[in-house]
Amino acid sequence: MRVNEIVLRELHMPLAAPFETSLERTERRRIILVESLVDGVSGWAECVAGETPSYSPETTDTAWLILREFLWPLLRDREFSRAAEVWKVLAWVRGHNMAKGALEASIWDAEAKHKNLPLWKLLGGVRQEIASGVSIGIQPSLEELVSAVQVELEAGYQRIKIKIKPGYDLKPVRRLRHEFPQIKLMVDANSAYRLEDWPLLKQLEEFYLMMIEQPLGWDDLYSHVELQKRLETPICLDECIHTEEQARAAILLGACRIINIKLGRVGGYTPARAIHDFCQQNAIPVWCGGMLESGIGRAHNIALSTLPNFILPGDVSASKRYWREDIIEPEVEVSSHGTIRVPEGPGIGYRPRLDRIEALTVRKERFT
Ligand code: OSB
Ligand code: MG
Repeated sequence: MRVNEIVLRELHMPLAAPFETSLERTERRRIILVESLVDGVSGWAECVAGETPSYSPETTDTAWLILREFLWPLLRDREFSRAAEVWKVLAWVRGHNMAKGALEASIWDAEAKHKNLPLWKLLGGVRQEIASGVSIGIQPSLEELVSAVQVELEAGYQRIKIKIKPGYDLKPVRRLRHEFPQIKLMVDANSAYRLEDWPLLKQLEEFYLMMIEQPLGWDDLYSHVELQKRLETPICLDECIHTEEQARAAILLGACRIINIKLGRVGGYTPARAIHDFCQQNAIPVWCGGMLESGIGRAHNIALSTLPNFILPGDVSASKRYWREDIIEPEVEVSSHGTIRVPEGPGIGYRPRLDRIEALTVRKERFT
């Protein structure tokens, strides 16, 4: 197979509701879609880089630049037999995983479409329904937090994750545990704490959380090792795990007991599957994170979540939680028992709505 052409589009998509973390508040996404023409078949993927470099060093603008100047030239005129061979060519570029991951994933979609197979089957997925949880941003008041959780539980979601930050941690967790003593509850700090804050994090243990996601520095394995020694609650790493090597170090050093895998953060399906396999061999459960994706990125998250060791509910939820109208057909829907049915069609299994994509596009470049 050969990549004949790629088309980059930047879409501006206002979120249905603002999303606030310890890092920032997001009201509108600047999303890059990558469309790769592989032997005449279009494969689609989404670059999950943010508008700012607060979560990871990449942004929408750096990803566009790296795709245009370095990644596309590495693929042009090259022959591949499988999408699984693409990542090692792109690995010449250091870092820039979100840019790489989008390009790689688009070629996987194209390969699956060529073979007339659902992408999840090509990847080695094993389930036709995935378990869905939600990530709830920081709320203006505890009342609003409780009612946001209530809405999601009524919709059927299987676990609730709330964002925390210093000054907004014990109180919201205590309140939610009081209101909902039985639910699967977890928190995500997006690196807002320091190791010295461990006594405060220790106080969260009273509320039997499923896990605490990325409490400390975005690239600081050592401090997570020290924190995990002091906590019974499992630490789940997100930001720290951007390569297979970091996953290995984190697990063997004892920095975490659970890993959140994101396709963009690790640079595509090849490293995502390697991390998945290593975790499975070491009895570390994984789940699929989210990055406020449009339907295209969401469809890839669904395919990834079918791999055998994705045994915890992920942050992959319904299109309507993010967008008044998504850019795929059908939209992603969640059942009343908190699951997403995995599509049977070829590739990602959801059709990109070209009319809507074009209407939201603010920048477009074609490379041949
Ligand atoms: O830390 O998991 C995170 C969104 C943007 C950046 C980082 C994170 C998140 C989320 C939202 O938690 C997950 C989602 O609903 O897509
Ligand atoms: Mg996270």
